[in-house]
Amino acid sequence: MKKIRFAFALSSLAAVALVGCASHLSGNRATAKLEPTRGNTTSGTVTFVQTGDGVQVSGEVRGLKPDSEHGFHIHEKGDCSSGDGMSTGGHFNPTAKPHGPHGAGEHHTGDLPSLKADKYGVAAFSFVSRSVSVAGPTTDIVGKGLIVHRDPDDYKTQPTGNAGPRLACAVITASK
Ligand SMILES: [Cu+2]
Ligand SMILES: [Zn+2]
Repeated sequence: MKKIRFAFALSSLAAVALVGCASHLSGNRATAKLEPTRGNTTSGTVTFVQTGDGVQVSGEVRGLKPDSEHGFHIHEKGDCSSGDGMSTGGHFNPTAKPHGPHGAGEHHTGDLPSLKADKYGVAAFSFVSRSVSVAGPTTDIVGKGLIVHRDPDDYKTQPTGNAGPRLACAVITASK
């Protein structure tokens, strides 16, 4: 009798874990250290922290033009080796959606809010993304690329947002 009850308890635990969505991932963290691409001076650090409610994305990017706006995306490959950021491929899009604005309507998993630089050319930011996960299924950003573009994202042009060349590149890595 005891054994049966134990098995039942285990199976209901498994069901809770399946239904419990991202909550079992809570506390997972990743970081990205943005390095300038060839001929550029943009750099920065970004951290990703999984919560039950989404991923808190925060960081600071320096070396931008004063008072400028820049497309900011997670790209499909964690590979900055080409020197111009192109080796990261296109936007991370595991759910096969069109490019669009973060947090509204259809968009790539990797479409993030654009960076807004202040008069010193620094963009500091903190937002929650419900599109990505840190080590979750399908939308895991660990091992993907992170790109800062020269131009603003128009959130319309497919599949890039027409954000121009890539100023800085990083590989997103798991952290403690
Ligand atoms: Cu991009
Ligand atoms: Zn996109």
